[in-house]
Amino acid sequence: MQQELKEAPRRAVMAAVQLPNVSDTEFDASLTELRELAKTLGFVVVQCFVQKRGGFDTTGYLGVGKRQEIRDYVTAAPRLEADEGIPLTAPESSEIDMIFVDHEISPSQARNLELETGCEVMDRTMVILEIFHRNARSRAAKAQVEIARLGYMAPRLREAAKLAGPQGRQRSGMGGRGAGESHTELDRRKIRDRIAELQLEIVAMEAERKTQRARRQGRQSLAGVALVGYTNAGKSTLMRALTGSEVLVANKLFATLDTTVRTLYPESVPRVLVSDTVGFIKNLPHGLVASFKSTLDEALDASLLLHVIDASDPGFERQREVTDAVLAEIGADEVPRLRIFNKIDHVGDADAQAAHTAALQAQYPDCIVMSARRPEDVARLHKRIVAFFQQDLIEAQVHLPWSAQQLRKELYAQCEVLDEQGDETGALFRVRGEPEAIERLQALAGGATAASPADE
Ligand SMILES: Nc1nc2c(ncn2[C@@H]2O[C@H](COP(=O)(O)OP(=O)(O)O)[C@@H](O)[C@H]2O)c(=O)[nH]1
Ligand SMILES: [Mg+2]
Repeated sequence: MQQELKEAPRRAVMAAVQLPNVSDTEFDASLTELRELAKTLGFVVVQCFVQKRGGFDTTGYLGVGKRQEIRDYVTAAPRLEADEGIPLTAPESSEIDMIFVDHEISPSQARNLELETGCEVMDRTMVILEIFHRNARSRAAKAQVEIARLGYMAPRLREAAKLAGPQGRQRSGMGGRGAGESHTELDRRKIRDRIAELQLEIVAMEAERKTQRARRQGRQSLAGVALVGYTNAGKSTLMRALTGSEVLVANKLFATLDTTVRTLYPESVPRVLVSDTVGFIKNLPHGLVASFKSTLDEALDASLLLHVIDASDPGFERQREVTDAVLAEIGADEVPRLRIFNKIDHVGDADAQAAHTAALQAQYPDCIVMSARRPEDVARLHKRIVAFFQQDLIEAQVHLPWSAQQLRKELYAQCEVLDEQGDETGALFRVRGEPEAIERLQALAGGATAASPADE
């Protein structure tokens, strides 16, 4: 997300073969998803090339004619000198430097497509691997993604070595078939050994992670909300709407946190952190299931899950089921959850929307039916989130001696101050906040008196 804000998107095209057993709806959904995945990697897809075929072309995935069409399109786009100093502020004037292919293709198909079009090629699996790679936080998740990457690379390295020869062209690739990776060193056996090693590490880390989580839950100092759900459900849009301006990114406290974590805005007491997770993917290659689940780990650390569902997607019921099942598998079914049926504005006319809303509310009594595009709906969701975190708040008194005034800022950040009165020893605050936060402040204030008697 932050990447989207920092850099102008790179331009790309998509290419897809529609096989006979794939319906138009399925095909379109897959392309929409690939477009969103590409966006996550910082690309804007400007053109889509599709072809109905009985099977993939063995040489270049698409037929010769279609490849020629892509080449013509790509070469017609103006070329810019690759000058790193100049930001591409006007994406429409820049060249197209990537082709996203909506299937997993062989290394020779990818290579031929690259040679014929002059564009780098990323297939669906590589795109997803790259996203997982960027999203993996825990060591276990990183190891899981590495296993998937090695599995993807293994057959490709041999093929690439054959194709490239000694002075073969180096790819500037972002994914598995990375540049500079020595084909000869990483032979099949080494990859197999490495995978076995990683699997052992994962088993060991699982146990460690459980204890860490238990410890963290004991502290529970940050109120965290995690957005989960399928790609394209509107998670990032909601994240932006709920956290407001990008200015907050620069906020010092959170600069150390992950880039996908922002504070809820307008700010609340307690301060709520919102994080975006890697989305569920409709066409997830089966080899990537384990790494996906691992990458979703951070959902476990949230106090509240916002499960975002695209209410306008005909397959939304099935998606809700899959999400619920996977969350249960990773142990996140114990985290309180708020179901959000989003994109209600995208469901037919006003009558259809009202009927759909009523049906959803009957079926899921606590759900929110909304549109991320309506500020009043976002405000309603904001209120629900704040209410969730405020249900456990207590009122208490905190006495800050004059020697402990450095705690004042923290007190204001963590509690709602209802009243403040000064006397000769310090200031007495009446506050509302989380019991743990208040206890901690009271302890700190008390400790400060004991350790350093008044300066004056
Ligand atoms: N009509 C409509 N479109 C939405 C809504 N929320 C998100 N979108 C669009 O849906 C697409 C996917 O949204 P995004 O936030 O990237 O989904 P994510 O993959 O879950 O992060 C984008 O084109 C959004 O503009 C909504 O409430 N209504
Ligand atoms: Mg997103």
